[in-house]
Amino acid sequence: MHDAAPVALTIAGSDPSGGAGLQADLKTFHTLGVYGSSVVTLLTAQNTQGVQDIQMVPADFVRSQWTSVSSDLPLAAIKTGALGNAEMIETVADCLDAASCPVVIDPVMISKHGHAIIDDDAVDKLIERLLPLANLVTPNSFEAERLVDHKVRTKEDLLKVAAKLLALGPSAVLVKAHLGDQSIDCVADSSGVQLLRSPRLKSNRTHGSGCVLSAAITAGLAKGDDLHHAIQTARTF
Ligand code: PXL
Repeated sequence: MHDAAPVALTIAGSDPSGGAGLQADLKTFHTLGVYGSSVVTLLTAQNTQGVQDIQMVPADFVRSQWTSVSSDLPLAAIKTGALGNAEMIETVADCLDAASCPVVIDPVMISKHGHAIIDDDAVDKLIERLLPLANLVTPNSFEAERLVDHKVRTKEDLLKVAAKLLALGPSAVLVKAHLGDQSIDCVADSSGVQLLRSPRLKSNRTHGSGCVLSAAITAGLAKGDDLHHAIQTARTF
């Protein structure tokens, strides 16, 4: 199939329940007509109740997977998801230094213990190594707050956080926030800042929605869409 469809790669963790992680990414790529490939960074044991256990894949083996895939498939866009710790972030950054296609960094903050946080070393490494090579970084407001150490309570905070993130080196940022009863995404790049508003969806079934959004953007980039078009299409999806 990869002779015909553009090829996207996700470098991410496994969610065996299929709602998030590389499984959500691959389903999204497939639905949007892009051939999906994956490099696995960590394995979770999880279900709709939460994350019960996590195993890191050895960094050397992540490097082996990258070499196998990138030396063979014509990668048109790459995204990263859960990376777990500083060593994994360093390994993935070493791989992506050689990439020649658009890279979307979803700075998922899930730790090796399954907590919804990663340690300070991992955050520092993300800032130092991954953000500068990103064409787009897609944090939710909690991840953005952690990356730039500034709370998101108002629209002004959101604009400030997006500007601070952009100053860390990515070509563009998409910060996903909930303010009151609205979902507001802030998109910023060198051409300016845009606020994209939509009514907040009243659903508990949002597990994996961040993965799906960043995967859909990656699929658009793999098809050759420009970034703003890829973001619009992905938000609708
Ligand atoms: O949705 C963030 C996410 C990404 N990747 C993996 C996850 C989660 C959230 O639980 O488990 C593997």
